Amino acid sequence: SQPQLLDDPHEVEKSGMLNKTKIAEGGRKLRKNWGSSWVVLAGNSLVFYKVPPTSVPAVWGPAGSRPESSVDLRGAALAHGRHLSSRQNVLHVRTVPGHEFLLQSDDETEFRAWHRALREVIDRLERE
Ligand code: I3S
Repeated sequence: SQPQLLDDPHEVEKSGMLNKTKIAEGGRKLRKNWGSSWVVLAGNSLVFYKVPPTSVPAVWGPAGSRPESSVDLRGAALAHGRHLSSRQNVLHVRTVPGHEFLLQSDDETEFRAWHRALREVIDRLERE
């Protein structure tokens, strides 16, 4: 029978390239520094890698590579970031410890898919 992949907390919900900048750390405002990252949404975390995996169909980072950073989405707030940037398609994430960052894609479809996936994961974590 089919394994219950959707119930696996480490199953990757979504991954892809996004532009990202941190805007606050521990509630303290930071200067923006936009850059691109390979982003993996899985379990209760959003994990950032400098570069995408090279081997298909890997969705995590390059084999054996360490993430640049990761954030715990439990209790996080998600909103549209239109008031925080002149860029199109910006999401604003604020975590419980007061870390805030923006995620952006020029691709509207991708942006919507990320918005939906993050909303689903954050809502699911709230119910756990
Ligand atoms: O929120 P801001 O200050 O308009 O963000 C812009 C700055 O971070 C800017 O860097 P400098 O402060 O070094 O000029 C960036 O180049 C811009 O990309 C930032 O604005 P956007 O609208 O792209 O988030």
